Amino acid sequence: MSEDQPAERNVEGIGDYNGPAGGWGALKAVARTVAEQMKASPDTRALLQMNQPDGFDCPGCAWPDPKHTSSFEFCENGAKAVTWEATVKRVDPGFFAQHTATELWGWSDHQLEDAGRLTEPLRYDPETDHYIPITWDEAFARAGAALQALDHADQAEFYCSGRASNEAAFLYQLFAREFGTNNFPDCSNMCHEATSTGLPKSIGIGKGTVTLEDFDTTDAIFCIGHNPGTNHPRMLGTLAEASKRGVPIIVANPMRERGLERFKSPQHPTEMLSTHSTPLASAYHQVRIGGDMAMLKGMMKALFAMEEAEGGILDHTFIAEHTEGIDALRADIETTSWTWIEGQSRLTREAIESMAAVYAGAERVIVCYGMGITQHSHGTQNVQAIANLLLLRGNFGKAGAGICPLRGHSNVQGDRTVGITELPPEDMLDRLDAAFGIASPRKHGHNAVEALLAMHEGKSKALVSLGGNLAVAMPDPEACFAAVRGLDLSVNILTKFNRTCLLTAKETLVLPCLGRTELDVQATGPQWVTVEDSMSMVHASRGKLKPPGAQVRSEPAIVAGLAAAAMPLTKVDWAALVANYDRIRDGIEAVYPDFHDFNLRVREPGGFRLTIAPDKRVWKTPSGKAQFFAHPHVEESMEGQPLLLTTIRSHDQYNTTIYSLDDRYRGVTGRRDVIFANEVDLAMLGLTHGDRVDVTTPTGRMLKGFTVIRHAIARGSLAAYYPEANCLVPLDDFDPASGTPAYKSIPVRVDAAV
Ligand SMILES: Nc1nc2c(c(=O)[nH]1)N[C@H]1C(S)=C(S)[C@@H](COP(=O)(O)OP(=O)(O)OC[C@H]3O[C@@H](n4cnc5c(=O)[nH]c(N)nc54)[C@H](O)[C@@H]3O)O[C@H]1N2
Ligand SMILES: Nc1nc2c(c(=O)[nH]1)N[C@H]1C(S)=C(S)[C@@H](COP(=O)(O)OP(=O)(O)OC[C@H]3O[C@@H](n4cnc5c(=O)[nH]c(N)nc54)[C@H](O)[C@@H]3O)O[C@H]1N2
Ligand SMILES: [Mo]
Repeated sequence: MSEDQPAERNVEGIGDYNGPAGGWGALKAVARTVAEQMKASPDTRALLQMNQPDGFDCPGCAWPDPKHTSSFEFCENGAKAVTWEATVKRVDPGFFAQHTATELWGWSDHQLEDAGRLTEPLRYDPETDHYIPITWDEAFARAGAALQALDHADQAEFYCSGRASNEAAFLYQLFAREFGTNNFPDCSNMCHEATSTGLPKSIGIGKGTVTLEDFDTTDAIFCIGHNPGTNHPRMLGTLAEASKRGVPIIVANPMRERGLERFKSPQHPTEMLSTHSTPLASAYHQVRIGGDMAMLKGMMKALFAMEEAEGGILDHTFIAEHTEGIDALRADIETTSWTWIEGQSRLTREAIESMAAVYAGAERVIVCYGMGITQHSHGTQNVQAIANLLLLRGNFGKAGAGICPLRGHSNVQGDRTVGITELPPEDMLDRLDAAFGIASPRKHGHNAVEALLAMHEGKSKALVSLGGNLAVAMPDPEACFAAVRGLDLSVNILTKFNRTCLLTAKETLVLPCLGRTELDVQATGPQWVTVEDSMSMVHASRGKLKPPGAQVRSEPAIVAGLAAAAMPLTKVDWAALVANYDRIRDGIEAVYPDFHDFNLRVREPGGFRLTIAPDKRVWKTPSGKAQFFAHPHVEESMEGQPLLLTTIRSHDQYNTTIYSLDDRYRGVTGRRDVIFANEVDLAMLGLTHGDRVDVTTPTGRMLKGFTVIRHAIARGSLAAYYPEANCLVPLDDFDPASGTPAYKSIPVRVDAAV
């Protein structure tokens, strides 16, 4: 800023962060959370058992572990996830005797979870407005009675969040299917559903195709719409290694995220003691929110032009042998104008051509992406556009190349693999029926949006949640809160009490479960579980810590208890399955051929990888080929287009779990009521950094009295934290192909607060 410009207004809690990602700040943050949550607990040793061959899988994220882990792999946000679970704080019956539900409603999401771990099964008592402790037998009997009282099984919704193990999730889907429904709203529906819907049509599988080793040999990495410094911090080590090899890392993100710019590895003693940090992004393109499709089409346009001018750009052999649909794609790209591309993406033609040049110059390319791609009304199209780009140069089925969706919860991918889906394949249901002697329903069930709509309309009357905070995670809290409050039954299987538990139905039960880190002992002795990371590696996770209370039960045990109570004539021997989780794994093997010799192979250190057919250039699509998808668009002018607001995670949050009110890498301390804006847009709106504003959507949804702050964000783009901004997202604004809510492109108007 030059001297004659006025000094910028001082805004409370808003500053600049100039350090790298990681570094001493990360170590300090860990020391603080350990001190706050674990006090002098001997269980700080938990941190040393994370992602070790004989330890537990970190509940933080689904990024895989290096194969030969010999020492503790440090991750600040993994440490937060573990300490939050291993906290010494408790919400025991005394806590609930002290506080009414009405009083707790006034607490923030941070305060509710920070109060500690659940220790006893609870029932909400409307007479006293308190949650009162009950026995497990009573809890199961009450839930069972309410489920049996439904007119039909499809009036129940079985929500699953992505921390559940394969074993817990498999039992859960067995329960719901024997009960008679495929209603499986799950967190994946809000997350990577666009991947699960788009990729099978493009390449025959709804998962990523790369392994960690592919990052060792790749020639270029593209990172589109994800924020690894916060959400997948162990990925920074991988990116830093690639950067040191001179591999270009091209970022497309509306916000300048420190975790994509510079990294100082807390694993690296010499780096920590020097001023050195590793630069990550070699080029950083601040694409406008929702402008990725235009950017990707622009890259393809540049590639087709280079092909025409000099040849040798497209992999014609691969395209001829392995794909279909190139002509329609080329035709669409030919009619796409640079004016539209530049307007939509807010990137210059030169910038996009430079991205294409890096892409074309690299023999092996990995494209990584996250919620910035999927959570749009055209999320599935975005995912398929990334697949198109990779197919053009045969970037599948060769080392160092492929597609890398950054998954959400640590086992969200595994939960889907073992049956948490509202759209189950027929052959899988046949095998499930044969293995357990049940008759699964064939009718497809509800995804998350459909479940909430059915609940809101009174068509669904019971919600069972295996983890998560459904009503807070979904769009439109007004509708979703009312939907849960109108139910006959709400069962919450959780480690921590949260706002969804406060949306009391006729019968509301809160059932405390063990977390990943804890010792799980059943009739035949200590048990362990399995998970699948985002690179399709299935491995064991063994909890070691003492459970938070004698009454706390494992997820499989709770699911089995509910199932037996809801279905007195059940065909499944639930007690036997829970007594020894090997038997659950045998069940998984019986239903999913890819899990052959499951109990044997998963006992190998590091586990095993599930089959990813594109690795061998095998395409499980109807045509047997990989498919290009043209997604024609109408070229609208940018004139008068509204600002688009995206919703993001802070560095100190895990979805609806708010660890603290800070967001270190974005320079925000002690608050979350901010709107990030570009300074040019601010000036055009006649607003100043620090002004209080109201944000309004075209249908009149409002977020009032937030503070607008100048930030390094693309023109035409705004950002706010989730879940605070969920009131701006309508329940019916979702990707029609996948049902993923459009959390990341909300058209809004911003005015000075009245
Ligand atoms: N510590 C921690 N770890 C987590 C989580 C957590 O909350 N905390 N959540 C877990 C879960 S469930 C998930 S799904 C993942 C989420 O991991 P991410 O996908 O990284 O999640 P978001 O915070 O939603 O970040 C989205 C990024 O996309 C950018 N973005 C927003 N809109 C657009 C757009 O239109 N285009 C592009 N190109 N970029 C855009 C934002 O600037 C931001 O950098 O992380 C998992 N890991
Ligand atoms: N606006 C906006 N909304 C979003 C998003 C966004 O980017 N923007 N992201 C969406 C995404 S990607 C997702 S995945 C959803 C997240 O939605 P959810 O998965 O429903 O939410 P979480 O906040 O992860 O769930 C937190 C709760 O899980 C429970 N829990 C923690 N560990 C365990 C465990 O081991 N077992 C059990 N049984 N319970 C446990 C705790 O009690 C805690 O209160 O939110 C979605 N909502
Ligand atoms: Mo997610």
